[in-house]
Amino acid sequence: MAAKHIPFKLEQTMRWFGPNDPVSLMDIRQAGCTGVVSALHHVPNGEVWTVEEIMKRKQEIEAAGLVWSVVESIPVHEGIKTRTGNFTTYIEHYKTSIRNLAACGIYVVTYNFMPVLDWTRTDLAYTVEDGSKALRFERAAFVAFDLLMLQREGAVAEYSAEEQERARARYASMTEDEKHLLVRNIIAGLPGSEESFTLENFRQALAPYNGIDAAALRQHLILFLQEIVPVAEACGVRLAIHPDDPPYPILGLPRVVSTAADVEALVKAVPSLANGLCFCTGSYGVRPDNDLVGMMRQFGERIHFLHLRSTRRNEYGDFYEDNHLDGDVDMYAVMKEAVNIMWQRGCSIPMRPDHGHQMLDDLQKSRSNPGYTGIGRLRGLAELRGLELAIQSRRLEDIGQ
Ligand code: DNO
Repeated sequence: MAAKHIPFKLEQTMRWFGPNDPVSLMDIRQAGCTGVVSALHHVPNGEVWTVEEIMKRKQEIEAAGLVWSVVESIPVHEGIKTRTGNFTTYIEHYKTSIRNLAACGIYVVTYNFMPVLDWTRTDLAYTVEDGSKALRFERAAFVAFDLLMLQREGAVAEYSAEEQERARARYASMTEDEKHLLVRNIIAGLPGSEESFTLENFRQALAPYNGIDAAALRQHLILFLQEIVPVAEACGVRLAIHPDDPPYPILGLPRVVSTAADVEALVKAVPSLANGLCFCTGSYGVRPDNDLVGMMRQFGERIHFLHLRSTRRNEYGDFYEDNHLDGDVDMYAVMKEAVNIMWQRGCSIPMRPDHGHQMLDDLQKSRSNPGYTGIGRLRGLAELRGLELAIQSRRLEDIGQ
């Protein structure tokens, strides 16, 4: 018997960093993807993405038999987050980029609103039991960075005595090389981050946030949304905000896209469905108080993009990226809800297997983007694809097809 026809299924995609990505478009195609997630990383933050540049990337992707399904990300300039300097110009540029993408037939745009840093890890090559390498956030190392290396003013007051002690012990155990690597991992920019710092210019980058608390940052985000959502809506673009990773304030910086309540505030302020989410189970899933399935039910109509990934946390606030079907995220329940949402909406949703371990031949390669190896993501995608097929098939059976 032939495979059943499934009317609405996840669009399988992988992130591609462009021509310098060691993972090729053909690799992505052979992994079974039909779509690509990409960005014009070479365009400086705050500048317009021109139709010409967009079309160049689009044609490159299409020449490999794939489609450019999702933009991840158009970075939001720091000036917009702090509402300082030329921020009105940057907002106008952002609108133009959205319109240009729509003119080129690209309709999902991911972005985030994390101050200064995008996603943050302390260890990019944490060896798990099977010998593969994962990304990890180790709280004691992170606190050691903040207190003892960055020496941020006011940091001491933000950590318990026990945390400070653990951080000091951790710092004492590090070699000079390990200290340098830790600084690099935290502030030199992970794949896809658009910013990169040294300790000195990182301190300077934090300064504009003096006096910007969570309420102010949320207000800045809402003011930004009030400008860009109508533009997106008018040209058929769906915006997808990526959550904070990790989903809580770090380094004294506020973060306002970490919980259901945070999302609710954005939706309430700007109800248009163009004001949507990139639902990243790995980021939201780090908090035990985030009910992922509940959030998917609540915001299902505005989930325009899915990042599927799982983390495993411990009692010290550390977490690492586990296999896609292991860890703290109940991927079966998440996938079931994703299928429900697609059937309810009568459309497909793009998803990517978010990150993957460095494993097999990728362990020997001289160059790879942490979290974005070909084989680790292929494993994740293959598992997720099977999980979806089982859930979809069961659903068809239940309705007698
Ligand atoms: C990390 C990614 C993030 C994400 C941005 C979205 O792997 O999930 O860099 O792309 O935060 O703007």
